[in-house]
Amino acid sequence: MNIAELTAELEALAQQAGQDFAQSDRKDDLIQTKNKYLGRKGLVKALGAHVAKVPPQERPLVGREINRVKGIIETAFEARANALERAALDAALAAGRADLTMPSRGATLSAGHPMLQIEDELIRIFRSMGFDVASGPEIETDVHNFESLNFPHDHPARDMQDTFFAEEVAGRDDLVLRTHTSPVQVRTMLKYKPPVRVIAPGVVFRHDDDITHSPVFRQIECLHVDKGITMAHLKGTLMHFVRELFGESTRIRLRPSFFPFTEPSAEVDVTCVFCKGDGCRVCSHTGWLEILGSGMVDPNVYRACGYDPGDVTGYAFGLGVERVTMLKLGISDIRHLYQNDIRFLEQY
Ligand code: FA5
Repeated sequence: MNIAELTAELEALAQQAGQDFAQSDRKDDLIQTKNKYLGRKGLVKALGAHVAKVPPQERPLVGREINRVKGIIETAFEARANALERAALDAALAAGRADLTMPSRGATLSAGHPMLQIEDELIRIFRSMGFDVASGPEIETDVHNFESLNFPHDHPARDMQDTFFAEEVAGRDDLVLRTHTSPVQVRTMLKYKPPVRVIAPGVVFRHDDDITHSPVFRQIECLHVDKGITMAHLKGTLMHFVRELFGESTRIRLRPSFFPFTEPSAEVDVTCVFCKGDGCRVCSHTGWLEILGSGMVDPNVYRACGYDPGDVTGYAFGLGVERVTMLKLGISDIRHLYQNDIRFLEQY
């Protein structure tokens, strides 16, 4: 093959490659086509084998010609690849997956989750009253969650709290996901001699799920034990707390109730924050809303914790943080607090 024939062959290859590229509609086909011409076993390489057969003085010329054709094929490949990419983008835009003409959402400033903002406020109020903050594990022993809190074994009172039992964890079968923050009372009294004055914020778990109940929710426990503590201290603490939180005109009402770990026990209601006590749909026209459970610590709890019930008295209460947040911010469905919908969060 002489140099003229070689050049003509190369030119023909470049043309053929251009046509092949035009027929490749997918990126991988396109790459295969490129390899067919420019690959290690490609057609241009095969033609290059003829260089050895042309006279030595003409070889540089042939070499340049081969490189020129390689360049043409390379450029044709790039052009077709770009065209395919653009077509894919156009199709995606036409399908509405991305509308680049839409105005940007702009930058959003981050802020604490509304429920955690309220929890911080609750902790601030109790701290200002002299309470320390205590904590305990979320996976609890049956002894701390029930037994020491005067729930006798197999007593139906355990049914009040729909428990998630953690059967057989690390060879132990006495573990539960704590159903309330009250076990932190037990842990605190086991660890410290009286007097104690603590709050314990934390996550708790119950088999419970509707628009006002969640299987995972937050409580704040409060425990105050000392010599001579009476229900008047409980009432005074609660009144100060609700006035700080809901405003000076807020009143409280204690209704007799039952908890195994307090005697006497009381549910605590506040004047409805929506109708200010006049009666509305939210408070079922009673003018009152329940916010927490409370009572005087039962002597059996002291005994289980090594305190002498003849020596000290105290009160305890436990409030639901979601419940308080919903009342404070006027939220009707507990699930809004977990869905992290930015339109909801931005309102607070
Ligand atoms: C208790 O859990 C007691 N440990 C409170 C207590 C502590 C009483 C100390 C006496 C002394 P109760 O089951 O009522 O009580 O729950 C307390 C609060 O948690 C309720 O008032 C409610 O606001 C909230 N709560 C209960 N279950 C749920 C739930 N599934 N989702 C969201 N909040 C809940």
